[in-house]
Amino acid sequence: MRHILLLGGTTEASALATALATRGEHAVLSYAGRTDHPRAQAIPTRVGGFGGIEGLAEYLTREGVTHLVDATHPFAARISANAIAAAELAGVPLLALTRPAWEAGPGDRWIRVADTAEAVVALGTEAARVFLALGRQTIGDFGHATQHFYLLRFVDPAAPPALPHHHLVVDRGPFTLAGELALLREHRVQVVVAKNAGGSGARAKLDAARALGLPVVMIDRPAIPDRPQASSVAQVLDWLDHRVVRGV
Ligand code: 3Y8
Ligand code: NAP
Repeated sequence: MRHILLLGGTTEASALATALATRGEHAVLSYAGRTDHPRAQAIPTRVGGFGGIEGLAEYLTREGVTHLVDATHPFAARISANAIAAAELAGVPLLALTRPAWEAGPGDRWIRVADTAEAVVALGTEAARVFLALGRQTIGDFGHATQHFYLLRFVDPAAPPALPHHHLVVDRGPFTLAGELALLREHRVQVVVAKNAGGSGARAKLDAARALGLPVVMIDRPAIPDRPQASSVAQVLDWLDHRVVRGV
């Protein structure tokens, strides 16, 4: 009897969890515990860190996990690196479920940067009205660029960040084009800062920026060591059934 641990926190992880439940698989979805009310899932969930590589390897062995699927967000680089090392230590097969990066299309005005430090530089010194669509964890990196007005969006209410000119919206995706257009217009946004998350859940702000002719400072994904990858739920199910996963 196989037992799957699914590292979640993305739209794709939720879709895979539903597919696993439909098949009656013995599976658990794992959250880090970053949000107050994570989305309910069709399979049992666990919440909280494992305690680094060793903690995750011990969990895999103790719980008798037979397959590890990493369906975390492309910017969750640490858990993904830990999953590679822990799977090796525990002798458990690992497969990542990833989504393609977004690519600039006609009409997009992207300024690609490597990280948030470069994003701050890309914003320039002249005060601007910035939609900082990065969530909460990296807000501190913008603390030296207080000349800008920041429109912020968090999943949960939080203490106001130390940015003198900001407006905080509490909302979770997936977001819509109409909603993003209204938000950008209401706050007279001049530039959007985004992570290249890929997927559909956060894509609408890019389409809205293009429609309004706004520049987007696009942060490229952090590097993650090589591991077997699937790009669809169907490929993960194939892998579980020992069929060769196409494209890996
Ligand atoms: C806790 C689980 C699902 C998954 C939904 C996706 C889509 C909506 C878009 C913007 C960008 C951002 C942020 C975002 C999106 C999906 C997906 C995605 C971006 C939840 C979730 C957890 C988190 C953690 C949270 C981070 C934050 C990042 C907000 C649940 C809702 C900005 C990433 O307050 C905090 O500490 C929040 C932290 C990591 C990035 C950051 O650095 O602040 N996600 N997001 C997961 C856990 O505990 O393990 O609460 O249900 C999941 C989703 N967030 O099943 O429907 O698939 O990408 N999440 C980014 O992409 O830039 C919002 O506002 O435009
Ligand atoms: P991270 O920086 O890669 O991981 C930091 C630590 O958080 C890990 O070492 C691990 O702690 C714990 N952790 C992370 N994901 C976990 C999971 N799914 N289950 C159990 N523990 C987990 O992670 P992050 O970027 O903060 O992302 C945290 C979660 O939010 C992930 O589930 C991710 O999919 C989701 N998410 C992140 C983003 C983003 O922009 N980063 C966007 C959308 C969703 P231990 O070392 O103690 O095991």
